[in-house]
Amino acid sequence: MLAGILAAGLVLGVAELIGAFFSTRSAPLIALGSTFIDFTPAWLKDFAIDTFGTNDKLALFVGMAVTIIILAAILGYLAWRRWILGVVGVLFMGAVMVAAVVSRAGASAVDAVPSVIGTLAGLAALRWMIRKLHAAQPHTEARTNDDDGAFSAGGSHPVGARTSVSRRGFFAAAGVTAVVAAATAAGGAVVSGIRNTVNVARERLSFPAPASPAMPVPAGVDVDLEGVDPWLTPNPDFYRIDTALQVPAIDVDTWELRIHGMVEEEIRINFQDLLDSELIERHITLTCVSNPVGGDLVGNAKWLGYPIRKLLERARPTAGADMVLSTSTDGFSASTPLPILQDERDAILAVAMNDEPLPLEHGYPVRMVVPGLYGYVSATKWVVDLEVTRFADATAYWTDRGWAEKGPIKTQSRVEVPRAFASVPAGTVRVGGTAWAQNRGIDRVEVQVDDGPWEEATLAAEYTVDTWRQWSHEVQLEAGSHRIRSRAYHPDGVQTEQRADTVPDGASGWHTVQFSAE
Ligand SMILES: Nc1nc2c(c(=O)[nH]1)N[C@H]1C(S)=C(S)[C@@H](COP(=O)(O)O)O[C@H]1N2
Ligand SMILES: [Mo]
Repeated sequence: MLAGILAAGLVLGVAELIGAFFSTRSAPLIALGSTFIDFTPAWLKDFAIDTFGTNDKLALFVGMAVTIIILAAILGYLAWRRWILGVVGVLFMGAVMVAAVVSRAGASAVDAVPSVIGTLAGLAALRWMIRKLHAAQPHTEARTNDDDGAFSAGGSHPVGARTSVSRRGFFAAAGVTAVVAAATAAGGAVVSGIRNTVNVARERLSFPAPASPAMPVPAGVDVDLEGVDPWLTPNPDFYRIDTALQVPAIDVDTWELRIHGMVEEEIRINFQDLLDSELIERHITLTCVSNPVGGDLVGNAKWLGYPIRKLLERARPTAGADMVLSTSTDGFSASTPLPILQDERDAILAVAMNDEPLPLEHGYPVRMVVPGLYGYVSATKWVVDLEVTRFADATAYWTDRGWAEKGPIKTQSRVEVPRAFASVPAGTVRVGGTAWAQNRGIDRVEVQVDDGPWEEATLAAEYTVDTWRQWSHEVQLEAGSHRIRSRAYHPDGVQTEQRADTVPDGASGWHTVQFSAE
């Protein structure tokens, strides 16, 4: 029974620790409790509130702890009698935990990972302890056990000696399990505690009205075609790319940005300094260099922040400097050409995304957003350091790993309707998608069905050259299978047909979709 209880502790400890690193949604105890609350009949809820008052949640946790301890003790006993019962029992409890976690609002299959790993760790620990127990118990009764390995040890030792040695073995195994369970649970609590504090501080943030607000968005930016991505990407749907296994949790009160290197004046600013400055608000379409042709590592948001140009004006870069190396709190770095941060395109040190503080995974509390450059050379999240330097003197995270030193975004267009391998009714069909050429602008999009002529699509309204632009077109389709492609024009030419891989400086080529009409 002790083995069962300790194994259960290990399951929860390991799952809580891994869950704290993953997200707040994957903590199994919270998920179990919340699921229990959802399934509790109204009369029991009323009873709990009447009886425990504001301690109702504490009562729930105590009740859960008692239930888990009893179930775990029974499981431990069963596992000792017949190992297979232990396996089935532990896996069943693991399945209940996974079901509770993934059924929470907003949870995805990945959120099951901590529970799965925790369950496997608990199962291994239980097996280890049960083996030690059987080794300590040379009764014929226990020999009927399935656990084949239990009696393989020994030989010439007198039974008594072996028993006491092995009993010590059990307590050692139990002790190790208990320590690991306690340590992982405590670690999980600390990590999620820090995260919660940061989340609370983030929710309390409010921003002054921008000195230069974003232009109003005309209704015409959307082509109004089901299946085409919305023009403004909601934060929860915004693609996320970074090297952070654990999303940094930064305290705004201690956040500081240092601008140094080849400058006449070194500057340090804190978060309040930023809020006290004249903020600007701009819509900018961000794109990842790893986005394949037709891919979705691209999103459009409204960013609020301080122009990096202004910051550089205060620091006064010295002659010869041609790059700014931005570094995040977790060591990622990006090299951005200095002139691009100084020109009129409004590179931003952003604090808000679509009218809310930056989400943690998108760089809270401060990140960079630079129109026209892929994220890996410009969009440093959790930024804490800007070093004005030279391309000849310093290199950035991805440049050291084979990606190009400079990363202007390549003109791209995407067919979103119809989807690949979709089946559409024959006749007149409206197709559509999105094109982007940040900092240059989209002038025209053409589509081609099968080997027919290239036809000019209807463009949705342009917002600015830094945002993507939707397009749509009506095509006539006979029954059968078809191919559709698109190509976009920027002011000085057409998107290249030349296929290129994402490495080293971004994919190119015309997006082609196969589908059928019936
Ligand atoms: N600190 C940090 N910032 C980073 C990265 C990173 O790995 N770490 N990835 C960059 C890359 S490659 C891209 S495409 C953008 C993506 O920003 P998003 O996750 O907010 O969409 O962030 C950039 N900023
Ligand atoms: Mo990226």
